[in-house]
Amino acid sequence: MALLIKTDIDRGTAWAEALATAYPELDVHTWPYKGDPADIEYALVWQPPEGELKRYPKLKAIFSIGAGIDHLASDPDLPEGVPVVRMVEPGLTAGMSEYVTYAVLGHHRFMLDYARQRAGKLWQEIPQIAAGARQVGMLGLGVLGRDALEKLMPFGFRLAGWSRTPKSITGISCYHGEEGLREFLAETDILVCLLPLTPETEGILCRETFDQLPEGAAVISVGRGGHLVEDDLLAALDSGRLSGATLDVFRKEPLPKKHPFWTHPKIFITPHIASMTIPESACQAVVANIHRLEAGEPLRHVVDMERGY
Ligand code: NDP
Ligand code: OXD
Repeated sequence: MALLIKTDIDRGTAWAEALATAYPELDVHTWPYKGDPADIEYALVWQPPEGELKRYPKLKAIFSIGAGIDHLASDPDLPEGVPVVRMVEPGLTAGMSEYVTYAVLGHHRFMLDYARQRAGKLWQEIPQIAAGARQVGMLGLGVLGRDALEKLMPFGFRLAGWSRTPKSITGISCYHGEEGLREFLAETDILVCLLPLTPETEGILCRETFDQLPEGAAVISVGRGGHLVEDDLLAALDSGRLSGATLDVFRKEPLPKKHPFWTHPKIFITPHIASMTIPESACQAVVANIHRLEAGEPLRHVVDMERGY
């Protein structure tokens, strides 16, 4: 049984080694595969070239190396009828919760302001605000959004989340749908986006959304760059409507050198590293799913390609 790995950064070897340990019988190849395409039954991929996956006529499943599958959904030649499985693994979840916690606390404790003050050698205290006086609102109450909110619980923030379908989670005020969004935004001081990128969520971080947040709210964008209307963010920061933003994902990655985000004093930037799939823990999820399929059991975390996540 053969599996082909295509990663974007040089982690093919780490994956191959992890898979060889977890499933020694699996014949693992790193992309590009020079043999007969009909050998390949499983693909484990991040941003494969368009049309690439159609070359393998015996594919049984496509595993996304990331939680997001927009890099596959955008392929007009994605083979039909082959299940796409998104990545759900403890390393990826833990990494995202660390990042979101750091970013939320950074905005809560005015770290962008203090970075500006440090640049001007300015010693000036900003009055502290109690965590309980702020609401952290999460767009997306899936695997990652929910875990991040749960990790924030001990700090005492008011926590809220917004999803497509109704939810009930202890300690989190849950909202859904368009109606719910208005109510959710009106009380949210620190807004985090952990939605998948779909036609419904594209551009959701826009002027209309920012205008519904309390004056001086902060935005943390960690889902996908396509969620953010970049000019609307710049206008909201420059007018003072928003106090700051932490951005990990961008419409164009790497972020072009001349992009105004790089030098904006109210923006903190990271290069799409909020969380990374860790081969050693993630290969367990992939291997368990291959065993399931081979035993005739249903795969876990199969994407509904119609819904887009
Ligand atoms: P899930 O599929 O588990 O959760 C998605 C959540 O979004 C669900 O709660 C879903 O609602 C909600 N949602 C989807 N569409 C809508 C909509 N139209 N309106 C309201 N809510 C909606 O995804 P994950 O939590 O695993 O991952 C989320 C995203 O995080 C990924 O798709 C990826 O883009 C991004 N990501 C970014 C990383 C980074 O390093 N920057 C790393 C990993 C992931 P419902 O529950 O009702 O279905
Ligand atoms: C993901 C990502 O989707 O890293 O997992 O962006």
